[in-house]
Amino acid sequence: MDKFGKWVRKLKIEPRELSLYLVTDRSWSQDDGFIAQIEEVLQNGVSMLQLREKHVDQELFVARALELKGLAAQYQVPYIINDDVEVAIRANADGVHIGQSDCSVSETRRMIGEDKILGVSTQTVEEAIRAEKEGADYLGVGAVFPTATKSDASDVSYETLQAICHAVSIPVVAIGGISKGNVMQLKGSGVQGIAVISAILGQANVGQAAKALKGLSLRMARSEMPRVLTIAGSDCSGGAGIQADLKTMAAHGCYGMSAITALTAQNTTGVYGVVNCEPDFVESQIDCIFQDIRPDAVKIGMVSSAEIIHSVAQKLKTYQPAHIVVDPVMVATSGSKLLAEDAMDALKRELIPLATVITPNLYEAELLAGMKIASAADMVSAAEKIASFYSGNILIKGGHLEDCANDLLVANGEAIWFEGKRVENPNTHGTGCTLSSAIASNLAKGYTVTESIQNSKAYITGALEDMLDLGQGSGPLNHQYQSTK
Ligand code: TZP
Ligand code: MG
Repeated sequence: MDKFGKWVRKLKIEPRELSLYLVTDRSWSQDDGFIAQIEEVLQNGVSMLQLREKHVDQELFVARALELKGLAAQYQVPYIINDDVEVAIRANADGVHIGQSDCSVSETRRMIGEDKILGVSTQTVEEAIRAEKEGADYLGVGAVFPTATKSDASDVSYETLQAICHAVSIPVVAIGGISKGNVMQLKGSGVQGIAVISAILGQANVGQAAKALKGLSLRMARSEMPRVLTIAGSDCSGGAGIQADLKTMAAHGCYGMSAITALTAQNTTGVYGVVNCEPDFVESQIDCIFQDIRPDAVKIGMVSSAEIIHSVAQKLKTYQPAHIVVDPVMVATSGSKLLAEDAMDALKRELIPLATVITPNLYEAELLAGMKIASAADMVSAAEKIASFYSGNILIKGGHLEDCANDLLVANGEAIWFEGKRVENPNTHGTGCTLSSAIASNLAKGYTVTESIQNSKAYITGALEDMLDLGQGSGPLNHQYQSTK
């Protein structure tokens, strides 16, 4: 757990753990060679292990599950039992993998509890969406190539694999007939990794086979780096706007892209000039991005005119990204107005309804709700007012109220307070931009909205606590605090 462990939950499975997922099959091994082979492949990059035992009774399955468990723990790889929930529970494995014909996903989740890993085999977008809804942590999709290992496996096309990866936010691993020769054909599908049997266990040198596949799988999946787009204004001084957004995305291991809505001449002491981009040109930038490197999440910051808001909204309706974070930027921390009068209405009517999350500060929440906010209770009332025209997640950033420094999330009529840790640092230029980009980055990585907010607050706290002190006014945060320690 890191120093902000209270807030940060790691994904139940890290993407790299799915890079090389070995499913076992004893039929390839000599009687006494199986365990030694598993150890050898674990030494050579197998990152997740599933025990698959066909035609054995439950007692023997449990005994065999216990036999491998220590080895998986020693190499710190998630240890999953195939098909049999009871065996997984009795052996206290890390999780279970079920198919469509096994016990239902929700029932399995109920049986194993929230902490265990649940994998589900799916072959269609409908099955995948249902499995995610019912509590799956990852999906196995295949057979992506013809295979002799599973006689009843039917093929899943590249297009279906890709559609499944786009439709769900849990990680997907491809399975079936994968070999050194065809791994790279999975590039661009969205899978996090590969699951294999014969490409490792059917080879004369299992260690060498694992090592080669691991390298290829990592190369294949590198193209799956989470991608995040910011649509916002440039801050030439680098602390806020596009520049803060891209730094934040990089710090989160995401590939950042930008569509610039306006150029600002500003620094830590104020905003000295704004030149808006032509709406047509904002549209062209968004087209270029979506038609080539499709983002997994979009963050919207300064969109200063009604025309630009209209252009952005139209494009987002066309491309329908999975997650949209709208930071309804209206004034800079320094007090400069960044939104034209007639743009407020367009923001409310056209852009906010498309958002997964909106992140107004107190002042912006006052304008959106049309009321003064002087207390925690007022924050709740303002969120309720905003909820009358917006049905997504409303995050009102607390800050400097007398009775409350916490942030409030209201979604589906439910309120969650996020405890604020006040960092005594006068340098807060760009905190709003940074928070919304961090939320978008976390959503792109597969975290839920609540987890994304928790993680992002921890990131902001770390970036503030680093006490970078640049410029003569309210300076920027250290976006790279984790790598400059
Ligand atoms: N599920 C779909 S295909 C398959 C399973 C278990 C078999 C994968 O084995 P191989 O040898 O990697 O094709
Ligand atoms: Mg702000």
